[in-house]
Amino acid sequence: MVNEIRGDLHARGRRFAITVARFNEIVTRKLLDGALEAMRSHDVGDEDVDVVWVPGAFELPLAARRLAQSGIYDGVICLGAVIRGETAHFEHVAGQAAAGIREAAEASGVPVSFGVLTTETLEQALDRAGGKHGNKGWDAAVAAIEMASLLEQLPKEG
Ligand code: INI
Repeated sequence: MVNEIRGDLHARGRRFAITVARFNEIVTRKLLDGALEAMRSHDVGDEDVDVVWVPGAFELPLAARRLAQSGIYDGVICLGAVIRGETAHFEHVAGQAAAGIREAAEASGVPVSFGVLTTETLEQALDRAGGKHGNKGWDAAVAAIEMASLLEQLPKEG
């Protein structure tokens, strides 16, 4: 019989940090609302969540890495909105945010989830921040909850 391991969504008592970019705050505030709603829906207490604002998506990795390495949190959620219509250096901001967030997770061994929208327009971003395509902030929060549970079950690093 094959042994399957998967994370669950029981998160009562766990601690999370959410780092969120101020750039495009009209979108990221909604992503944050979605992430906080997901936390509450999964029994994470408000006192067990810290929210850390950074200037833009480019700054998310540094804050995420510090938070993840602190040993205080079971997971870190990164939220941002990079909109192509508004920047010539879209690729750089989006690419560096994605790579840096992955590196923060790998360096710390703590789940760091990617809730950064990369869209062509503001409308597309709003659609994914509590609009017709759901809320990517909620999704990123649930991914962090699941990964926290999964990592607890996996062998420790040798
Ligand atoms: N930051 C974002 O979060 N989204 C964007 O769409 C964006 N644009 O358009 O440039 C953006 N730029 C700022 C960047 O994240 C840094 O804060 C800035 O370059 C200072 O390091």
